[in-house]
Amino acid sequence: MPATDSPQVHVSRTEDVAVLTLDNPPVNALAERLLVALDQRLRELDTSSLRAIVIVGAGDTFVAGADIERLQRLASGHAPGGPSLGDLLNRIEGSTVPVVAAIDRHALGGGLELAMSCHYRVATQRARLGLPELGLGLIPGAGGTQRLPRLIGVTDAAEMMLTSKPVDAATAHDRGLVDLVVEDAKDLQSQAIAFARDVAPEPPVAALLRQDRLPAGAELTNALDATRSLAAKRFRNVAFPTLCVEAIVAGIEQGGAAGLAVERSRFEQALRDEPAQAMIHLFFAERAARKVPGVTDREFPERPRGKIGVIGGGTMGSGIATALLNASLDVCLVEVDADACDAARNRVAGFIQRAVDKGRISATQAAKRLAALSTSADLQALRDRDVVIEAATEDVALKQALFQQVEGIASRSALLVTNTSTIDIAHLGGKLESPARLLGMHFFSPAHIMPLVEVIRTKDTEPAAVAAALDLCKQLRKTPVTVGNCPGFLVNRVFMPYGQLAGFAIDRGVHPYHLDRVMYDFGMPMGPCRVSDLAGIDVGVAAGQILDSAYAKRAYRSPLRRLLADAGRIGQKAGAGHYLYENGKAIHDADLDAYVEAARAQQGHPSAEKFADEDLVDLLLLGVVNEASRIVEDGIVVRPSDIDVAVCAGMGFPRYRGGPLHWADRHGSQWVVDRLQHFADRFELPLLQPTEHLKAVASAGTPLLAAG
Ligand code: 3H9
Repeated sequence: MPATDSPQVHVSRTEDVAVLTLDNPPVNALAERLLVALDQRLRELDTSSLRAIVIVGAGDTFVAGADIERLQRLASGHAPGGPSLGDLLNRIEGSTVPVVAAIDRHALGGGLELAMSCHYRVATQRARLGLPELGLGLIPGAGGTQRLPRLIGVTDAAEMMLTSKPVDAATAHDRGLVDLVVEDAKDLQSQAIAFARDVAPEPPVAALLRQDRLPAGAELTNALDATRSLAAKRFRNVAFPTLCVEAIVAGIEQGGAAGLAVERSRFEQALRDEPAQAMIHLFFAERAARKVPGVTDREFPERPRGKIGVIGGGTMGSGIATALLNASLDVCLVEVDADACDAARNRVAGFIQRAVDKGRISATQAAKRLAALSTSADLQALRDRDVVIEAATEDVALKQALFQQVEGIASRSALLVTNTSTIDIAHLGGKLESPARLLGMHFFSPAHIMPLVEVIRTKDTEPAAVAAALDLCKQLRKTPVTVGNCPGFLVNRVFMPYGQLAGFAIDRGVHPYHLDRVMYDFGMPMGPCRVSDLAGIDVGVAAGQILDSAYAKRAYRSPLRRLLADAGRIGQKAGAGHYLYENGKAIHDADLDAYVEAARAQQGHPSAEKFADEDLVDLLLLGVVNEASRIVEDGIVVRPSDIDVAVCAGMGFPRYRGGPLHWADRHGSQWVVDRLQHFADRFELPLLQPTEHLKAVASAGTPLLAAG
């Protein structure tokens, strides 16, 4: 029978098996039109002449989930159109003819829910199956909380939902989620059809009706306890994980049909809540950040990047080398002498071993990664490198000299990269013959773990070099944000007022531990004093000096950190900073008060101000928002949402708050200006004077995220 086409679901027949191909590039998201078409095609099928139905995705992916743009529209009150996904999936599950999902690459969210409503699942080896809805502040809303526990058991299902991590086809097969794994992706459809024929005589079994994998009694109690404690460990301040657990529990206690109704109501609640809006904003902002006009919309000749050189094997250099090795790249690390080379190798080996200890990689994988690392005390070893990343001490003359030497050693096409966090990159390239291939890739510590890389271009950097750096970030699975060259670049610059205002609040009477508690409760991974201890107070003081002099007119510097550093209390690495440290744990220290008092005395004992907790949050974050508006005004970022992406990925700003600009927009741009003005008048700090850019945005009534 010839194939009949529809706009988005193609129907073909191979003898008595109908194949429905979902076609909505690039990832077959379940957009309204796709659902309408699928619904229609299913109704049109003459099932009396069919032995089975196979559902497959066009291209090389099954379905990456519900259409997130559609969900965003629904959240902002748009009336739903087309059939409900849940109802459609119930109908598929109720089919009297067995339905087989043929899965390549991604079966995520609504995509896996679709696959689970089918009676069988055939997947390619490279397929990934998961329910990542919690990563968007949502819960599975089309049966995922009901069918997954029934297919693979409560504990594994809850873990997949709460961690948002997909599993590969082999794991899915072991757990009972996939019935057959196909080695070669090009055989997927034919093998799914053959499988459909083989199983067709058996009556289809609906996942929703299965009971055999659901625990009972003490086993159920243990599974639910473990689920709740995993939810508590991974999340705070948000309701959606609890909503997810409630839906799972309702299904177990009241049956699948009742569970679906509870899931539906909890999904709608999560969709309306702030975290979903914040996290969906970030989903699209992260994808937008990968697009750099004039760079990613152009084609450049392929640039080799398999062999990377790293100069400097301290914490940053070793972390960067580890990130590169983790991406299967060949790394040559250069240090000053043989001892420093050994120390760097040990550091890298330690990072890799930690991944083995945590069960993330096998000992064999670890050995393979380490084998791809060579070290040398001679810069000549960088001769064959495609990319050279400099991670030496923050010393302008040293870095300039290194780049001049490397330029004479490495090939003329090698990309030259600095990991400086503070130094003007144009200045570093000033003595180079070809500054066009120099740029910054500012990794955040620990570099093998933190996702953010600021890709910094000077006015000399050629677009092809930026494109190559972005490709490298993709290979490293990092989140890149492309920024212009300025002191502090993006994250350190927008967070400069945060640290300064923390010092100001302490000088004015707020206890450091109280301040840390307030910002932790807001959702930061740790408060500003604890962060300062972790990064090293000495490092902060040095970097602060550079930023203070670059932005001298608006800098506020509390004496506290210098007093602590002078006393050797330079942070966690020294066992003492704002806190004392025992076995990596921060402990309150009554001696801190003497330093705080001394700092206040140096500031002339400013009168003790009363700060409500809410004022403290607003004060610190509005300082960030004000600086962010300067960054937008100066054209340092491609678009305002890049700031939210960078701050969430680089500073651990809570994703469920969407980043500082999303947070500010929830209040409104006029509120931002009024509140800043209020603080500026109250404290007479230039740092808090709202920028002209902010005022213009507020008077135009535009959200900050929409103002270019
Ligand atoms: C859900 O399913 C709820 C249900 O339980 C209940 C409903 C009632 N929708 O990431 P990429 C776009 S919630 C719309 O660059 P990759 C993306 O924006 C959903 N668009 O590719 C980008 O557009 P552009 C649960 C989507 O290869 C383009 O596709 N599912 C969607 O690096 C390419 O994407 C998820 O959370 C979507 N669902 O990664 C999975 N997905 O080119 C979300 C992608 O204009 N998706 N786009 O920038 C992903 O994680 C990744 O896209 C994936 C591919 C891993 C699939």
